[in-house]
Amino acid sequence: MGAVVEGFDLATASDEDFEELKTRTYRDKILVLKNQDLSPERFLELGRRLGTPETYYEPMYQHPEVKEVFVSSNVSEGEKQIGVPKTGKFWHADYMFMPKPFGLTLIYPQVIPQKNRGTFFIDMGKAYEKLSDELKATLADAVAVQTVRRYFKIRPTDVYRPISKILEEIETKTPASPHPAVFKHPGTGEQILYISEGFTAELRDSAGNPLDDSVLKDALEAVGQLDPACEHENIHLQTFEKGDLLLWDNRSLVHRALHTATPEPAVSFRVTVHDHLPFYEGISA
Ligand code: AKG
Repeated sequence: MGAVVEGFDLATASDEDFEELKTRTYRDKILVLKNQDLSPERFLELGRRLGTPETYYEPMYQHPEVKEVFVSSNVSEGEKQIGVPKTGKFWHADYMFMPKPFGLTLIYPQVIPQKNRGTFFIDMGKAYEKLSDELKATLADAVAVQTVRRYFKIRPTDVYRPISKILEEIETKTPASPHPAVFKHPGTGEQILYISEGFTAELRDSAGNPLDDSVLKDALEAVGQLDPACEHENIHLQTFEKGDLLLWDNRSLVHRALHTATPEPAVSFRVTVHDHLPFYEGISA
């Protein structure tokens, strides 16, 4: 999994170059663009050349000057915390719980810790291929109910609010989204298993009846998402260095951040993009 791209320059890249970047991302799943030096505005510009950027729905993640840039940061500037510390420390695909997820995620690390840096990935197309025929047959027509409920981050403005009000707000603003548990990747034709430990609450059969909880557990276990040590053979650790910009296929991959356990500063910017393809054929949103 993954390919390194040397010599990419936003200032001179043609529309054909961007088309090729997308095709390669669908094929290789992660591209590492080396030696990038971009302001938040230029990072967003790069995202726009790939499609339509999505602004994260919760304002506390947004870059103060460029709202489309999502900030993960454990560094506060004076009294002010910009972005959210230690995001994504659970298996998920970005915006999986939304009616219309996006196809591409770009991460641009800004301040990189020396220890424990990187992101774990699982290719859910490859992982699906390896499932038993029995599990594949059960999952083939199933619906996965995706929700942010378990990993919604409490905001500073939630202090002193009753938990029932916060839960009510989550259900109103981001009701659970049903998506096929398995769909065909529109860019490659692969079958993708679209479930995660973080966001998938329940599986249902095609008639809407809940499947036994053991089906979801068995599937998550088989693909490696329940391995607490992250040593399962399906898991790939992608590391990075200053200047690297990661572009990945948010249809195929689930990911989980590896955060430094030391008090080292860590900051990264993210831009997410709806590409030219439907997320999957027949998506209703
Ligand atoms: C997403 O919702 O797409 C995320 O990546 C959430 C990350 C987090 O809040 O930790």
